[in-house]
Amino acid sequence: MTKFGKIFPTSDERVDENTRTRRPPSPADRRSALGSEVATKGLISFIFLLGIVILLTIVTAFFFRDRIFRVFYEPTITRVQEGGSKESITEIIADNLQIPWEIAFLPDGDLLVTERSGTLKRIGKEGRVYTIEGVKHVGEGGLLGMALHPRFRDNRLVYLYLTTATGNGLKNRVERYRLEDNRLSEKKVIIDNIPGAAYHDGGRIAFGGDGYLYITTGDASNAEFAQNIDSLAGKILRLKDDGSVPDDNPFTSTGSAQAAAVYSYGHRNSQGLVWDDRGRLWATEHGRSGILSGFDELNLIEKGKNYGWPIIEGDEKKEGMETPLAQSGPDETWAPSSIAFWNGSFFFGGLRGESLYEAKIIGEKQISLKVHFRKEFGRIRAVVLGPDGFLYITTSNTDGRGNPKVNDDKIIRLNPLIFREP
Ligand SMILES: [Ca+2]
Repeated sequence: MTKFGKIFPTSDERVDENTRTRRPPSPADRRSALGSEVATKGLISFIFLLGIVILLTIVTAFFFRDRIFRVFYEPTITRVQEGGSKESITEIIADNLQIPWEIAFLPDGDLLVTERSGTLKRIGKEGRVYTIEGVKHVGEGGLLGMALHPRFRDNRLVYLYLTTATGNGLKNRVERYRLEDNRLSEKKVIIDNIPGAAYHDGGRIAFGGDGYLYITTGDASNAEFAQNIDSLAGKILRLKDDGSVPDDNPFTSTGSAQAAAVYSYGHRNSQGLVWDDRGRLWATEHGRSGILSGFDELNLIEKGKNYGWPIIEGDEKKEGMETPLAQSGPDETWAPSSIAFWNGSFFFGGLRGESLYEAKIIGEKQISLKVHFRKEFGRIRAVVLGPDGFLYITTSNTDGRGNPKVNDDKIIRLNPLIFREP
């Protein structure tokens, strides 16, 4: 038989047709014909209805795609196990702090912690409280980030990021001090006139492997600043340890002193910086706020690149702009702050998300997300890998947006082995 055999009946089929007995239709035949007509109409209605149901399902799925996506993508959740092992998993290192923002480990084992109201506390053998002059604590501004010089053992230099009130309104700046004999001295301004506001002051500072100081700044509630290379707001800045500009910063040839300090731009409010085990820089970033929240980001930061705020959000793409490698979607809010890297994963604190998030890199640019300690400690600000290999986190429940627990705020030490895959 050719492949057309089914279209043109075979001789056997024609014989069957011709030899079929013909007789007048009986009442039973008519009932049967009527029945089959009703059945056919019923079938057509059924197919029609089925079509409508399928169409409605597709339309509904499209509009609720983020919610449906989350059902399948619901991150795994780790909680502290109740019982005998709890003490070794989490340990409170300090409590009764007021909005701690950053912690740093001194070579002698003592701990430094900034409090947003303007105090720098030394915890450990040499307890001490330093009041930082000129700090203006308003809204999200105040004494924020801190970094020790990479050669702190030799030069004892501490860097602080703080908000100040000037004749020109709120401004942020980075100052440097020498911490010696339990005294702060030799104050030097590293960079100033970073636009400030009650909201979106950035504030994380960290030294990279290149020896340069990286500084996150917020858009100071003025979204257009983020795309303006000549504004220090909504950027990640990069400076030498004395405040001068590295020759290979991406916008040094523009002739603008502000642009020369810029490393990346188009940021809304980044509060977290860390380098992974391949030396790549990553930053967390707060997405839109207000009634519409969400679209919080984790970005791989590269020199001179534009991270899109306020032009693109979430997974949106645009020529010349970077889409985050992970983002929270429109309905979930992390409000991510500080970030640490341990064993192939990023750990970042969620303020509104009240969780410790773990983002694991899978392959080149894929991320899987886990949520740890959801609502157990409240709002989490700083996440730092200590010299002892433990993760240290700070709560931020006294910042006016949380529900303080007994003796908040705290510094809590976590044994990272609990995050290992079983
Ligand atoms: Ca972005």
